[in-house]
Amino acid sequence: MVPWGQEVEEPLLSDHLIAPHGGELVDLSTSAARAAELREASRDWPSWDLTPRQLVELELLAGGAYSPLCGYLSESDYLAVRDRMRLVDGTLWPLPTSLDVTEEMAEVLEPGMRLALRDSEGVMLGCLDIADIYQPDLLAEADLLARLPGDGTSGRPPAARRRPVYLGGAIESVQPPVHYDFGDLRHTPAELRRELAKLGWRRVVAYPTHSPMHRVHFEQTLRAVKELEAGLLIHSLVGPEEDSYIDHFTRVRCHRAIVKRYPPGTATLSVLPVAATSGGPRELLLSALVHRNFGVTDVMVGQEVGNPAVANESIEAVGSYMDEAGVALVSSETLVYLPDDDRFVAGEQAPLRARVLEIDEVELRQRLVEGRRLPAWFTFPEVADILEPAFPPRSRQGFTVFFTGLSGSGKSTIANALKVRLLEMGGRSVTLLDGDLVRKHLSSELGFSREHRDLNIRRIGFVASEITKNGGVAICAPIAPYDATRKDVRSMISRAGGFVLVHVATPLDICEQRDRKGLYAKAREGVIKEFTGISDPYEEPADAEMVMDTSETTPEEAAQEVILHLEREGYLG
Ligand code: PPS
Repeated sequence: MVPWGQEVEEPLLSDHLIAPHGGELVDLSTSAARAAELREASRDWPSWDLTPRQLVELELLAGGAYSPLCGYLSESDYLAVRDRMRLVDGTLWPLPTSLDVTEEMAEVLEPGMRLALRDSEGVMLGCLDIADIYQPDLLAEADLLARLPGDGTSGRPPAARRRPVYLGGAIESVQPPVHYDFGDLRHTPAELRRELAKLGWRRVVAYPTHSPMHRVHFEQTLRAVKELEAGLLIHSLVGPEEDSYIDHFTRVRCHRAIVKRYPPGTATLSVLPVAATSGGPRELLLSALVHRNFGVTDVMVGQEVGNPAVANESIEAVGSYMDEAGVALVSSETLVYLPDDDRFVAGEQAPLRARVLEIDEVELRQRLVEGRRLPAWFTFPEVADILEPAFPPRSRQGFTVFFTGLSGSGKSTIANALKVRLLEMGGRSVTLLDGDLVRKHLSSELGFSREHRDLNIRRIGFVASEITKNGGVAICAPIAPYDATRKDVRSMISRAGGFVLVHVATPLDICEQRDRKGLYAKAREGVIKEFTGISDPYEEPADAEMVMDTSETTPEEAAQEVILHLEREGYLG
């Protein structure tokens, strides 16, 4: 790869590749000398810390993926893009590319000033020559950007720019954002074009994907390559706003493995950062233009497992713009597997009454999350070998047992008994996050208002999710009186491993009779305010996996019940 800021001596061998959108590939990187000059001068400039989405946009702008843009849109270009999907000069451009900032930031800025654009560590990646400061009508924007100009039907809006003031102006790029992962697979458009030219490709079909590729995708892409007589570019999409259950490290490793399966010289792999993926028509069009700038002539799209979430309506809607965009959208064929013939065929070509096998996205996800092996007909062994360790079986996954209940209900006693039983069984690290202990060490400054209780439970949830993610067992035993907060904790932890909510439903009068700490008496006297069950609410859970009442069971029995539940669910296999 060519480091930024150096002259490219090698001639661009990419003349026979498709021309970039607008004719010329933009490169906003500066020479080393200019970068040093800008760094020096930036000491007197205001700074903006780029959000993760803005970082991606700057990277795409700076490297030329957004050619012909040389910076953020001025207000007139913004309005033309919003209303007509064109820059003022008539060039097709589907989405506003402006820098959205807060009002506080905008107050200290004026046109003509320079703004340092920094990453989260304060490194200056570029500078903006501010030409324009304007306040967009965000409601109108959300409405207009969800569809194509003149089209009444509203689709899914692109991810909102959340800050109310937009800046426009030219950018100079001082250095590319720092990526410690997959450096050899990250390319600017010029770098990728050089690679494609070396391969001797003219026609390039891109397969942009957010998911690992399996045999069906291999077949789909191979068919597309043969039919179009094109080279295949697997564009592994990585972005800050993605909501994938498979992290990008695992996905890209899968792509790296599968690309070796293609006949020599037919396929290559690159990682492409993307700002957002709502699947709306304008985003699809932008993605086509970005691909074109990377040298791509055809883009595979579809709702198949593995393709990005592009809505079918979007594919139809953008059809009339594709000639102008210069890129063709290729719908991937729906294929099914015939086990008796050991081959994939197009769905409608499967012989009548032939046995066919399919695994859809829902089943795939379920199999992975449950740690079940993927069948050999579905995925290549090298891909399975990468995916399976990323989704260990439940018996090797971490989990959290979250007790909730009134003060004195017996949560801590059962939690302690459970901890000891799990330690006795061995093989796992076990951490007890008891209400009292947490309040001593983690939440010592907090009281018992709703706000403070929520903060306390969220802290417990965060620690438990980290423990769970790393394969450990967390046992939590706070009162956790609010349902919504418990649900948030459940969703945070479920992404990392198992979650079992146990409601210790010992009745209030029994808890009060026990009154081991004398707190109920004080609460009745009004000495302690906001006491759960007396002067503060306890919202009973309706979603608990287990309910137990310690007026009817001993702590040992209760702990044993939890152990049995964990065994049944496969966590203690
Ligand atoms: S919460 O609501 O989940 O944040 O509460 P938690 O962190 O579990 O703390 C509960 C323990 O604090 C003592 N305590 C009170 N509980 C409830 N309400 C009020 N106002 C209060 N003031 C002090 C009480 O001893 C709880 O301990 P446990 O172990 O539950 O009996």
